[in-house]
Amino acid sequence: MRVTVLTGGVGGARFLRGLSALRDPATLTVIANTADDDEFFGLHVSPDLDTALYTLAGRVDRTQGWGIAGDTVACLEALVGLGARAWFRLGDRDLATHVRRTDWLRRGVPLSTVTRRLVAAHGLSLRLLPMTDARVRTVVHTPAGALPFQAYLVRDRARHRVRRITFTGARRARPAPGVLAALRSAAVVIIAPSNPLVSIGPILAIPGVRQALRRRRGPTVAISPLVGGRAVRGPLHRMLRGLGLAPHPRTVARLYRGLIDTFVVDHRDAAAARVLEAEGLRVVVTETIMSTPGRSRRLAATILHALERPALR
Ligand code: FO1
Repeated sequence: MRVTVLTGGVGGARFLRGLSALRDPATLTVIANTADDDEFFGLHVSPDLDTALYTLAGRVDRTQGWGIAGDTVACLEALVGLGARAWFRLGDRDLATHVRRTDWLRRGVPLSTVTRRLVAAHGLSLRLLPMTDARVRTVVHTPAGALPFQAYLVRDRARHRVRRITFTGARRARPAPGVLAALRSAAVVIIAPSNPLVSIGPILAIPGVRQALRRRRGPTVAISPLVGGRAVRGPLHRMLRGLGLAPHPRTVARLYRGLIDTFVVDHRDAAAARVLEAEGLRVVVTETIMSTPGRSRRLAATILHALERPALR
């Protein structure tokens, strides 16, 4: 059974950690957001691809959820000594990934091929696909101006009110090779508990992706990234409020309307189940906080079991 997962950063990677412990990774395809990508010191950084890569390879810094465990910052400190601004923390070993990626990209190798090489170098057998090989960038429009995503999130600590979010380059982009086929042919598609606005939103903005999801025959499941009105990680609840939307699982489900048939909510949000069911969704209520590898595995197992039950057939 082939499973395809749409993911952003840390929350998605934690879910993948659980799923890949249960299933043969060779049957797993991951489509990652690349609209958070940015250039630092001339290097192309792909945070969501790298977070998935490092997590699945067991290299991730488990406390922060991104970067490499035990990494040092000698290079960054040396750059600061040379007058550079270093609000985006790039570890020394992590930098090697960005140097290698940037070198390949400058030689004309597409991001999808670069990613395949990095996955192989980490000894992994899953398919990790960037959503597109094209340059698509999230821009967060705030009273302080239109900000690149990492400047909004990391430099300014998500403190500005969000008026609008746009994805520069999305309309002209094409899905990376294998993306549409992975959506069409998967027995199950799972939308990870990532930010629907800035992690899954850009993937859905690539022409052809929504249509491929809409036309699927098998189940498509989304996991709510909200628990008790707050994002488990990151600024989703604040972003939603800025846009005039309630930080409620129903809001997330509506962002995925027509694309999913099953919605997974945390047991703290069990009261939302009836509203969601009234909107035609099958609802799975379970523990969704993945604070340990065991919890990640249990969440993945619960979802796979729920999909095996006859109700969906
Ligand atoms: N997040 C931070 O909050 N601060 C950082 O300095 C930072 C550096 C960083 C470097 C490499 C990388 O792959 C991720 C990094 N992140 C950092 C995480 C990243 O900003 C976000 O997790 C994602 O973009 C959101 O999906």
